[in-house]
Amino acid sequence: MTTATLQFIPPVSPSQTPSGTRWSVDAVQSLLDLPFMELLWRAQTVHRQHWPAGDVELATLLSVKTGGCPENCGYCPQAAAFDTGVQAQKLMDVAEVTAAAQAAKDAGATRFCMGAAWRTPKDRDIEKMTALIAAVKGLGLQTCATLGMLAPQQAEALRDAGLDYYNHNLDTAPEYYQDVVSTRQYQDRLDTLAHVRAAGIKVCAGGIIGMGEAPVHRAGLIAQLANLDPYPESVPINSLVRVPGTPLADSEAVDPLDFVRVIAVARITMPRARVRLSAGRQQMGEAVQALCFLAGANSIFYGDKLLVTGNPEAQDDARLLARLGLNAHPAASALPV
Ligand code: SAM
Ligand code: DTB
Ligand code: SF4
Repeated sequence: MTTATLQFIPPVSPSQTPSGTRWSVDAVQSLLDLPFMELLWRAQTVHRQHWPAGDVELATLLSVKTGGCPENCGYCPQAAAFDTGVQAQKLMDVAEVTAAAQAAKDAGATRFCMGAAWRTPKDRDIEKMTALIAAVKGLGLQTCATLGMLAPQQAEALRDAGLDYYNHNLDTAPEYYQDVVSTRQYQDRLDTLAHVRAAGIKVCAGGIIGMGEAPVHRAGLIAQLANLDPYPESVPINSLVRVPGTPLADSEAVDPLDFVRVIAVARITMPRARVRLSAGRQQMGEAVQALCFLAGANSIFYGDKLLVTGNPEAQDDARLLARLGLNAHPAASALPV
């Protein structure tokens, strides 16, 4: 009889430097390259050390100012330069946004994220945003906004209005960034994140998988995020939604198991972050989403729309979470499965 030889797979750890914990791109790549089951086991182990079992955050998105954006992010249906059929809409008013936030709260969301297709807001835009933020905060929801690049005093004004989180994604590794967008630099993104952090707002930063990036770029993105000091409180991992008319519309579909790997590595390298299984769930299938939760995702975008593209129906999500024994909203467990 032959006995299988069990291979010992050594742990992968960040290095400790005088300035803190640092993940090299190589170390992150070693995690991404682990045998799939080993990676999932490690990620779930880290997850359970830091988070209660079954806890999934529900965050609802609303595009408060849509389309007509002067940037040329190759993935984005809201860039004015691309013919995607998105109708530009000016900034929504307080009553409309409050009604949408109340509906999100009633459906079980705890965080409400307002997105605007700006390169950078003007000061008068910030003034209007402060009214929206105060109104949403007044409903007892956590507030998040994603408005483009911010100057330090703009971040401070948003903080004073009650903004809890600011979303600003690094999207990919610095080495691949210029292949995706040429109207701004990677450093611009890092600068805005620093201004947000300095203002005392919690940071939501992540990226997109499936833009034609090489595996090393995925490792580079995660290393950038994990080496922010401190790392973001929220890390949205998006699977590219391939929108006709955008330059990335014909990108090759991501191998779903490779997407799960990225979630797992985000969990291992940023144990206390809310890792959000973000855009792309409509195209993903429930079994892959279940693997993402096993890999340590503990947040989703919840509601039938992302910014301009679709997302699973809230009722379907509630049922999926209930079938997986994930708590989320108490109403979920009352739904028939
Ligand atoms: N204009 C602001 C900015 O760029 O920071 C805020 C809105 S922008 C739409 C927010 C994020 O959505 C982007 O940074 C990107 O990561 C993500 N995103 C945009 N289009 C996407 C797509 N087609 N698929 C996946 N994620 C996308
Ligand atoms: C994030 O990381 N993903 C969200 C949110 N932050 C703003 C946006 C996803 C957008 C998907 C395509 C669309 O609907 O515009
Ligand atoms: Fe504009 Fe943001 Fe879209 Fe880029 S991702 S084109 S900055 S709305």
